[in-house]
Amino acid sequence: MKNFSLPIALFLATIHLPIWAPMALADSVIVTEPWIRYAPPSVKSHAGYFGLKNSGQVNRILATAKSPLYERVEMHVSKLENGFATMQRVEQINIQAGKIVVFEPGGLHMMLIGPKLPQTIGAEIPITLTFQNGEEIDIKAVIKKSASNGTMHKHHKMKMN
Ligand SMILES: [Cu+2]
Repeated sequence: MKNFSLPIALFLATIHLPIWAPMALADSVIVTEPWIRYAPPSVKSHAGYFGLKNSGQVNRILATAKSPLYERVEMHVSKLENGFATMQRVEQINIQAGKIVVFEPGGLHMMLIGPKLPQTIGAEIPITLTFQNGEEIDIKAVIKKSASNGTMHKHHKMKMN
């Protein structure tokens, strides 16, 4: 049995490396609970949410986002104007040192535009966040019907677009 333990340990280390390597690059910004709201197939823009925690000493600026499964990804903010829900594009998001910025229903969100595949509940969608300093963080956002009840407390039934 002794002979078997070493090869198995090496095999596990090998397959885990590619998964954890992007997390090491996450450095001082931590992405929490990324998810994408499930929408009917006729809807061609999907809203994505997460928390960004800057545990570092310097401000960080989220500049762009992309996903291989969407034509493009924008950052938007929802607001109420004259009683109507509207949204505006946001060019960049400043995450001050020590602060948390939450993307959540009714506020900031990722707008994932032009899906290349139909949505499947439970699927994990790769998204790359690029910061102004050139750093990239790869995340996987799970497709769900609504936020989990943890820290994401707003449950507005707001229709995007
Ligand atoms: Cu939007």
